[in-house]
Amino acid sequence: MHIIRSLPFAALAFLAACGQQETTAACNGDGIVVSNAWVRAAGEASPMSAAYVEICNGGDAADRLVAARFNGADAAEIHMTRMSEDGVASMAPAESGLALPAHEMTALAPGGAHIMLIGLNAPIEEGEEAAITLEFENAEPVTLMFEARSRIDAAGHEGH
Ligand SMILES: [Cu+2]
Repeated sequence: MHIIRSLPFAALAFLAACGQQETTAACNGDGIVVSNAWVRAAGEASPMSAAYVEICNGGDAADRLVAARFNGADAAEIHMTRMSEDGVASMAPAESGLALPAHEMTALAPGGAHIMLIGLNAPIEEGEEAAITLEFENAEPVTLMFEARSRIDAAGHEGH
């Protein structure tokens, strides 16, 4: 587990303290359906970024998001963000992946679970799209386009 104080300053941008955690909501459908995929635009000076997506597991069986792949970075890791009792945010790889309960929508969102893109090969410009592959414990892998958005997140909060 690493604490944000040990990470480059740029990493702080991914921990915007909007108080959002991964959230779940009822969801029905046919297997895994992903939506609202976006990646944080990252400039020349930023060696990393984070990607977010909403995953609906409409099936009758629980699944897990176990890995992500992105050709434009050295590594893509599934991270969880936690707030300690003294208010220090930290993030760590989700060793066993992210649980996707049956009939629930699980959101990867700023301040919560995210896909950490480490060692970007090139800047990710706003408006571009990044193809990221999601791998599941049970379901077939899904490759989808993540739209690059600026530091202003969907809720209108600016990252720090
Ligand atoms: Cu992270």
